[in-house]
Amino acid sequence: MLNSRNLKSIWQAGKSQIQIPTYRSRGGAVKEGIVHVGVGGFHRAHLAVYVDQLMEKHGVTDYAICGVGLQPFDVGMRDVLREQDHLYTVIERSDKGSFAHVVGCINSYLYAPDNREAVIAKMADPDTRIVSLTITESGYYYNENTHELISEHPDIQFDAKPENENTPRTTFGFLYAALARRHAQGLNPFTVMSCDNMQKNGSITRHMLESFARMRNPKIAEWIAEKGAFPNAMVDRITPQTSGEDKEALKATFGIEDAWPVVTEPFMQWVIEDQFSDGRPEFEKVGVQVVKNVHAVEQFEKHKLRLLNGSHSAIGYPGQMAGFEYVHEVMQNPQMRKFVWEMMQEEVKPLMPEIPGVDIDEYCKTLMKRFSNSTIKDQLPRICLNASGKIPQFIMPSIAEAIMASTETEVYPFRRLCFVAAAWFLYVKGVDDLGNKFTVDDPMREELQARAEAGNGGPKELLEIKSLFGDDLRGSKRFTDEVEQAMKDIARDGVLKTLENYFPN
Ligand code: CS2
Repeated sequence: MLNSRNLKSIWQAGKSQIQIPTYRSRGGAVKEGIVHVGVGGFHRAHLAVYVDQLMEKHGVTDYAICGVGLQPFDVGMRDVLREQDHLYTVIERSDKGSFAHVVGCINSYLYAPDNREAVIAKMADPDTRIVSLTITESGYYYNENTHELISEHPDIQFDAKPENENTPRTTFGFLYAALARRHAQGLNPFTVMSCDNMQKNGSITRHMLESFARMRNPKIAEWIAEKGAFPNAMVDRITPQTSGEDKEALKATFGIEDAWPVVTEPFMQWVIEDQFSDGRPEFEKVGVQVVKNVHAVEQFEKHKLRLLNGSHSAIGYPGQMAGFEYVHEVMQNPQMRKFVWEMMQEEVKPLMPEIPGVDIDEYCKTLMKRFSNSTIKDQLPRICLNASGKIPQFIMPSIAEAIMASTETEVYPFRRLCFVAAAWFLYVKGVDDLGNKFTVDDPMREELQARAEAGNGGPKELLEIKSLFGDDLRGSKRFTDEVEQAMKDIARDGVLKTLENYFPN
């Protein structure tokens, strides 16, 4: 089993194909400057890899990571990390081969259900400079329609009661409790750094936390508003779920026995706004694009969410309905490949801002290559997971903007985007075009399924979910007609046949 004692022998056996964290054996004090909530595959392949490189190549010692798990399912991560001295392997795969990289910058791990107080105390500790988050879209309790905190949610209601301050459930409850302590101690607030896939992730985090804090204590809310920092960021690295096969391959190829490695692609990108309230490491030394201008970050975010994640949705829901298993398999189907490319080129690209130095066609071509990487075996169920948090971010805004931008003489197309929405609305029932059942994993599953049932094959009931869809969409006949028609056609003919009819060669 991977641990501190056998690191060196692992490296000796693997020679140039393995990188290990030599900083683990350098001695000297290491401070945990980052507390990260939501240690899943993406965090371990992204932020943790950047921090690992800072520690390995640039001698950084005060920004090691303390991982935090808030959810019952995080217990598995706690156990594996504990067993392996918090070491794990990142396996990078492409057609050029595979490379193993043991990461050692996660220094400790706190599982909140074991001890909530320990998590609050850790965030409040003066050594903690940054609390970073990968809590998925649904962890923000963000209403897409009103752009406000879903304050009536039972979890938020629970955390807002003063008697629950030291036993919170939500990320905001923990952040608030820790910040209130820092305020009392005269410390700076830590930076809250969202690494989730949301447009304006930093601004949303700020607004949600300030709203929550106002429910508790307006004085603390004001202090956060004045002194807090919430950088916006675009984060990118495709990270499939780890399979048993991946573990076997790691053992066979590199001799590393790791109970939970991470598989990923070589590509990685992070563009972050330079807004920190209590210091930061020099991220730019390891290739992070740290930018002064928030507008610039928003443009990068927009490209990435609408082109990469939007295309992933276009691959995911239609792909799963058509019976595919992996992203690269969908990309091998000429019809689906053409659909994805044309959605990017004809429907999403015309709405994209120009970013100096970025060639958008090159960006799209690189995406097509990344989606076609068959060595990482990215699973469609992963892409389809938690769709109610994704489609409103990745697909609907492109449609809403196309509606807004269209005039009588210039009509922006969105037929393919509607096709994706229609495929999702059928997907929520959990039965594919061939009649096979699959699991729908979504925090809103019950409501979605009930509405899909009541909707009788049409989108009306689903589109009534006000926290997901704006009035601009509900009010557009062009949009509702298009989705309704696509739902009927897909239900009758299946995804592939409908694509052939809609977009012939
Ligand atoms: C995917 C993302 O879950 C999804 O919908 O599109 O996880 C995607 O792989 C990452 O954002 C890539 O950076």
